[in-house]
Amino acid sequence: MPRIVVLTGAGISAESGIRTFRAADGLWEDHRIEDVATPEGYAADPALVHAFYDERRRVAAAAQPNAAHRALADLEARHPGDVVVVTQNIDDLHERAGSRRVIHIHGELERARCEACDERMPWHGDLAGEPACPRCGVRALRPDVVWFGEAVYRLDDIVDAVSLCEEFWVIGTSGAVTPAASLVVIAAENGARTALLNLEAHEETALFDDVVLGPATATVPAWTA
Ligand code: BV8
Repeated sequence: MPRIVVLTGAGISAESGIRTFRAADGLWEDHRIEDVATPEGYAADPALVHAFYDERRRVAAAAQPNAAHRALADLEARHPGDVVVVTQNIDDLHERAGSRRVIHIHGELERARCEACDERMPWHGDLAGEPACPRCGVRALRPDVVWFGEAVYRLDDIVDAVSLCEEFWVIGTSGAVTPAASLVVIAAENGARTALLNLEAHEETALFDDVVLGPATATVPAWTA
């Protein structure tokens, strides 16, 4: 089991030009969560949801990993087998920075899921044209992301790792979404040292042993050195 578990959120990708969700210019400012990140919203207006995720896929593909992503990849390279990144982000900047053990608790933009045959697959283009599923041929492909009210991915694996780690670091998240936001409680209950590295304090701050405020591209390289 990895000694260090790192949970990341939208804040680690902010300096790569990918908008966060709940800041003043956040993604949710343009769209109500209920309209674009729920199964009900998708059923009501699939074209709107495809446009929302197709645009985010294009933005993420054009973005580059930043010094915070690279610092985590370097940490893993120095401690093989000792580090796992659990990310709430659906971009692939951790992987493109060189991280090898990454778990996407909320899914991935570069994957699609077929609602007819439940196949999950890599997907690098738009879904708005309702392409046919390569496996079953039905035009029922959706982004392979976890919407509100849907079960998150690999929660058992994540809870196992968090329960056994010595260090649990949380980077660039508002702690607004469960179950990801609850992981720090599990880590602390099992004796891990916990740290929050975030641009600003928030209501979860008091749960952490250490709190380092500032932009991730400054705080993460220093913290992992
Ligand atoms: C589940 C989809 C059960 C992909 C996302 C009441 C009614 C209904 C449901 C609930 C409810 N109360 C609680 C719930 C559960 C719900 C939930 O938590 N709702 C919230 C809104 C209250 N959770 C769920 O529904 C989850 N599923 O519980 O299922 C179940 C179990 C079994 C079987 C069936 C069902 C599913 C949660 C996943 C939802 N999908 N996204 C996508 O579009 O991306 S969540 C969405 O928020 C994103 O994925 C994002 O990752 C996530 C968290 O946001 P953050 O990453 O934290 O981003 P945010 O903008 O909020 O914060 C950024 C932070 O970075 C800030 O603090 C900022 O200061 C900081 N920052 C900014 N710049 C920098 C920086 N830090 C450092 N450096 C910088 N430069």
